[in-house]
Parts: sequence; C-alpha cells; structure tokens
Amino acid sequence: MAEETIFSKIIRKEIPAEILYQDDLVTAFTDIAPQAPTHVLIIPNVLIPTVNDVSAEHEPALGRMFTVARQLAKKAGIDESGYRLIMNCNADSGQEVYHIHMHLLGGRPLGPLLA
Ligand code: DGP
Repeated sequence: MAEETIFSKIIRKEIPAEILYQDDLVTAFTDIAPQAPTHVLIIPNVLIPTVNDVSAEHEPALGRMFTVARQLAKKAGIDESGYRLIMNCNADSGQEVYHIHMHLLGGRPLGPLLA
C-alpha cells in the first residue's frame, strides 16, 4: 500500500488549505507556492501515487478532475483568456508529492511549455 502524503491530510482537513471544491471523488485547493495568479491543485480523494499507477477503476475520479478544472477556471475568470493543466509523473518531470495532482495555472501568459 502506498504511503500517504500531505495531500491526504488536506483531504481530511487535518491540516489547513484553501479548499475551493470537494466532493466524494476529488478535492481542489490553492497551491502553497503559486506560480501564476491562479494556481489550483485538483486531486483524487483516493491515493494514486503517480500516473503510472492509474487504472480503469480511477476513471470516474480522473474524469471529475477535468470537470472541476473547467468549473474552477470559469470561476476564476480565466476560461476565455486560457489556462494550462499539468500533471507531473516521477522525478524527471519534477513531481514532488506522490499523490497525483492536476495543476490548474492561469491568470497570466504562461509562455512556452518546456523550460
Ligand atoms: P509537483 O511538483 O507536481 O509534485 O507539485 C507539487 C505542488 O504541491 C507544488 O506546486 C507545491 C504544492 N504543495 C506541496 N505541499 C503543499 C501543501 O502542504 N499545501 C498546498 N496547498 N500545496 C502544497
């Protein structure tokens, strides 16, 4: 069984976070170190360490993540100007927290994808 991360504590509200949305499948909260005016993390409530661990049983949560991303982008007023959704997987991508998460970034021109 995979080891829990700080994100499990955020889901259970054991540590503070600015939770923007939560339901039975996913939780969305503001990133602690925002890289853009809007920087939200959208995560499944179930612990999936990396995208490599995704399986068919996770599809409802993964689909909900996109629906919530779209809704939060609209709420933040960046749906028309544009935004970026990023999921990192393992070391070379820069993944730091091993509970999969979708970054929702926007509110400024984000520039080229690869640095
Ligand atoms: P990644 O590099 O893709 O694993 O991104 C992890 C993100 O998680 C990073 O942007 C910072 C954010 N983060 C890490 N710890 C916390 C925390 O305790 N609270 C919140 N809100 N965000 C966190």
